Amino acid sequence: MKTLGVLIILSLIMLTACTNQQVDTLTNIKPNTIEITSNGFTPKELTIKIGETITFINKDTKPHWPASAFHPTHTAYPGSNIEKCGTEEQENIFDACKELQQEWTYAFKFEAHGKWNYHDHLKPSMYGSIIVQ
Ligand SMILES: [Cu+2]
Repeated sequence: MKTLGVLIILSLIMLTACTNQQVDTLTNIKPNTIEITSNGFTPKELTIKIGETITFINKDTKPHWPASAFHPTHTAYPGSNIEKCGTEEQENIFDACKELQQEWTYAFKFEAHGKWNYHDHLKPSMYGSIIVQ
């Protein structure tokens, strides 16, 4: 009887796991991913914990260039500056430093607390923010 109970619980756990996986597939939830389309950034505002990485993916046919506020210098995020693009420091700044073509990604690890606004350097009217807790 005890074995049967354990089996039922195990089955329920497995069923729940399968269902969750299916939901993830259906809604296409990718944690810490920001999609770029012609309509802008989705989600526009995202909250993460310090040390987490955010990945931007261009889902538009046109190129986009995510970068720290403020246009055109990109110096809002600590240490960032568009002038560092193309240098050794490029890896450490919140700036894609290039046009992302369709399906290209740009990932950045946030090591500073705060609310960090960003924009599309190719279309500065498109913007969003990342809150690092
Ligand atoms: Cu810019």
